[in-house]
Amino acid sequence: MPANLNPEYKAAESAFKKARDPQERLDHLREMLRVIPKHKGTDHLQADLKTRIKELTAQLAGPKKTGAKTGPPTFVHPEGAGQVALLGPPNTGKSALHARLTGSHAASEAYAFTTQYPQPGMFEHQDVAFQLVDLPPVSPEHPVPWIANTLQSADGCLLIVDVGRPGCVEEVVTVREMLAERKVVLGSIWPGDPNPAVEADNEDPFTLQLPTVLVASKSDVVEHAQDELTVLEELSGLDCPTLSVSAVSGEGLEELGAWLFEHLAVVRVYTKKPGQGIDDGKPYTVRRGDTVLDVARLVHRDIAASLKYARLFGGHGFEGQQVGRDHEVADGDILELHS
Ligand SMILES: Nc1nc2c(ncn2[C@@H]2O[C@H](COP(=O)(O)OP(=O)(O)O)[C@@H](O)[C@H]2O)c(=O)[nH]1
Ligand SMILES: [Mg+2]
Repeated sequence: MPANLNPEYKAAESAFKKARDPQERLDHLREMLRVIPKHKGTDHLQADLKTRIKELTAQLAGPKKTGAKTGPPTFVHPEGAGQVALLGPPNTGKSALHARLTGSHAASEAYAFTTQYPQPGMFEHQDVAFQLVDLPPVSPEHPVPWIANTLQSADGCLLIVDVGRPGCVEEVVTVREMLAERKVVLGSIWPGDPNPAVEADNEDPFTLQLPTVLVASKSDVVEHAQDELTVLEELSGLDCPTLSVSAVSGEGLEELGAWLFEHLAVVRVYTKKPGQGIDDGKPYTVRRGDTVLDVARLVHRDIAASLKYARLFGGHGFEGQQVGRDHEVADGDILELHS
């Protein structure tokens, strides 16, 4: 990172780092390019910004109408309690898992490269749902240029491996390297960890630290998956939490839901109107540390803007007491919003 970047640039960069929506990210990139001091020391960064703007613009415009490159869009708008990407080498059972968990009809085949575009689907756990995004394999035989941009909106990923496959370690190392080339780093820290590390301020704005859980698939046929995972981690240099599942027998799937709920730090908040019971439908979901105001924003922009106070029910020592907009909510809280 060259020195002498002005405060305007730093502000634009910090806004870019926070943004997850592709259009917002593009707007911030354009702003970074607009305000960057134009001198020799920033030549590389200017060129990098221009390339990124070009790529993101093309990806946002969608697949070309004419020519060979047609297909569905490559961005997935986040929904539910968290967006989780399914990554891994070919044929490890990503699509089979997606189909089983979301009821999607994600094509799962015995041959590689069946999945070509992102396929979202909802995985229900208790009264919330996680958005699982099935993806093409990460493989040198079939590099996918848009994958890094697509992953920007994910809260985390399942790195799905078939430890019964010869060559599994090499494939995982390749996945990791190919993603790293596109500045996606498979990280081990999740928002729900006891002491989540605070992001350093000088971190490269273009690098995505993607929380990762290593998932051994096909546990109905693969033996000693946990031992194999330990070996895999040692050999590949990955250091992530691990799980094992089967899309065929259903083994480990309930645990996967509970694991995501915990590690994405999901907090469910229910709403009610004065004198009435809890509103119908799913709870609003925020993250641990979020406040009454964060919930109000999900309910309606106008309610958030004019929010005066809330009444809080549902245990944790609250039975209708008045709380302010900055009060931290807890899982299971019931809120009456007063604006
Ligand atoms: N025994 C068993 N086979 C599976 C399981 N999941 C996937 N498969 C098989 O593994 C192959 C690849 O699956 P697929 O979901 O297409 O893998 P993807 O390329 O990672 O999406 C297919 O032949 C599936 O039937 C599982 O949990 N158990
Ligand atoms: Mg697939």
